Amino acid sequence: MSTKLFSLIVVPVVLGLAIAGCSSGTDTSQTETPTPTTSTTSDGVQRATITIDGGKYTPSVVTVERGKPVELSFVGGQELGCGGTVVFKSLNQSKDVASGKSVMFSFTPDEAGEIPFTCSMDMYDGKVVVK
Ligand SMILES: [Cu+2]
Repeated sequence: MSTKLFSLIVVPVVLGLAIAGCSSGTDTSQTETPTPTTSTTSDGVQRATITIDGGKYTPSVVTVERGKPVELSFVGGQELGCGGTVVFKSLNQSKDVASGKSVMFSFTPDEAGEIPFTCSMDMYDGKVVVK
């Protein structure tokens, strides 16, 4: 009688803990490893297109290799807001884009690191990861 009661209570609790532990582990690994979108390399130029819409950049992370020219196109979405101005502070470049239009930033990163880009008010952010 008491054994039966014991297993009725303990087994569900242990199972519940195991499932909770497992799923939280998965969540952690997902946040620690973001999936950056690698730009496609054709004729030596690394190109990527980033859409600005609804207050964010898609993709917000682009991975490139250093020493090779990069061409980043920003496409203005429907809900541009203040994202209509793209600022690369560290490159001293800033450009305006309208809905349905695109602008291009060209540069050649010569060292590994991160090149952030933001809207004119520093609210939306994304980055180019240089490897
Ligand atoms: Cu802003």
